[in-house]
Amino acid sequence: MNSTEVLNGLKRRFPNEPEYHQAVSEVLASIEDVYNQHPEFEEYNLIERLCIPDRIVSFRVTWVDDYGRVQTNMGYRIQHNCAIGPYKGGIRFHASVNQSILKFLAFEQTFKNALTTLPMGGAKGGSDFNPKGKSDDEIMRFCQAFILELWRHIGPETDVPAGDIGVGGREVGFMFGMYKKLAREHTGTFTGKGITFGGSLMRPEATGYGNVYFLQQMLATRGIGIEGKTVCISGSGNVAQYTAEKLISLGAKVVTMSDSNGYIYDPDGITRDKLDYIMHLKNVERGRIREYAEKYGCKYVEGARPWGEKCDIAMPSATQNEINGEEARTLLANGCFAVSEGANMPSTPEAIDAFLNAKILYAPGKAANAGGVSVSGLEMTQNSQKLSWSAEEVDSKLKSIMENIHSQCVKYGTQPDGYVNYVKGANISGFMKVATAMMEQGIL
Ligand code: NDP
Ligand code: 2IT
Repeated sequence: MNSTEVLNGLKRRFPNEPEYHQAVSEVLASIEDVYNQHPEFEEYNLIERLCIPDRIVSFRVTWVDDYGRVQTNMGYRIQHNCAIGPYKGGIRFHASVNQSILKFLAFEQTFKNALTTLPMGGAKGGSDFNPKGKSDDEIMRFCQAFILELWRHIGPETDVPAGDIGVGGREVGFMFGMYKKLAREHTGTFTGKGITFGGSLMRPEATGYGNVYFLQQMLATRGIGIEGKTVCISGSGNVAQYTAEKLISLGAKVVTMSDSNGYIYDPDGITRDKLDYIMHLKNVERGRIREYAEKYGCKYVEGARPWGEKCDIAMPSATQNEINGEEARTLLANGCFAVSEGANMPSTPEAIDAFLNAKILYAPGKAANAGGVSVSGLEMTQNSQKLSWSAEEVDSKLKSIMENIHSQCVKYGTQPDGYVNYVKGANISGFMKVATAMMEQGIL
């Protein structure tokens, strides 16, 4: 396999999908050597079968807004790969959603899920519906209309959706309710459900906490602790909030958070009380991060990302391609020595090269943010058993899964000079598991 040729072939067949090409390109470059040590992979054309999704479902979603106007959006589900378990991955509601973005997310999810050690295949779905400014009733009607189409393609042993950008507990509740009505069964077809109807304790916290556990593992390889470290976080949604919560409890100083309008810089650090304010602002009032700066009298920068502020550690937790090459170089010049990705593909290829060339601790999202889907996997287990575990039990399982993912990255990513390339480690480890499962199940 020649990774450039494979990529060029995919670009010809699937033009105008830059995010998908970007995600595939990174994985192909990482696994090329390992792949070529297995002639049987090439004989079975494993690479194309792994890069091209099993299927894509796309549909129109029609709903009525509060003013009685009939609205349409596009809905999608990319079922990428089910070699190691039922399709599994989040649903994203954001105006930017298109097939390319969901294909990149479903592709990455496949490797991420393989890393978790749990039996889950990879998928992603979503809509270009923009939840900003919508009433609860509009959100409910949209979720119901979305599921009216999607329900026939999902199920507890087929495909299990969850949240992502723009989809949290409220939306999962509405979608699950509609699914249950149509399917006439109360099963674990969604994860991230409310605690009263089958949700798992710790699922809201899992991605952020998991990322911090992964960061702790990386820091430990250099004998560094988290206490007293200055951290820049982007985003102020689910992942950012619980990343901040865990960091604060461990004595780190979180100085930035952001949303799509701008970022706040609080040199004194966001305390527990201030974080409570952010959680209420974002989760209940659905306000803007700017209001934090107004309340606490700190700096707010409109239309910018936080990477120009000095920090030891950066934890991008908003969206894809939110750190470019120039921003990566600024972070490095300001002394940043660790980047652990809560978001999916937040660093551009140029930014990743800068981090790897500087040999800092750099964890790609598919390893560092795998805690979310891991606890989703644990939610599926609890649902199958018709049991629910304590928060302590789920948290301790999450911790050991993150440690295991870290060990896999070290095993497959340690370079001759001892530097751990976590990108390579995560990609090779995830790939080998999925590839082996595919080989053993025949040509499908
Ligand atoms: P939320 O919707 O809860 O929060 C997203 C945050 O990112 C908001 O602050 C939002 O700002 C900001 N944001 C979204 N899009 C953009 C954009 N285009 N430019 C700038 N800021 C943006 O989502 P999550 O916290 O769940 O997801 C954040 C990231 O983490 C995503 O990359 C997601 O794929 C990834 N992830 C999520 C997991 C989960 O369990 N939820 C698991 C693993 C990864 P605003 O409020 O203005 O929209
Ligand atoms: O990107 C992700 O891993 C998620 N949005 C969570 C997926 C899940 O099924 O919990």
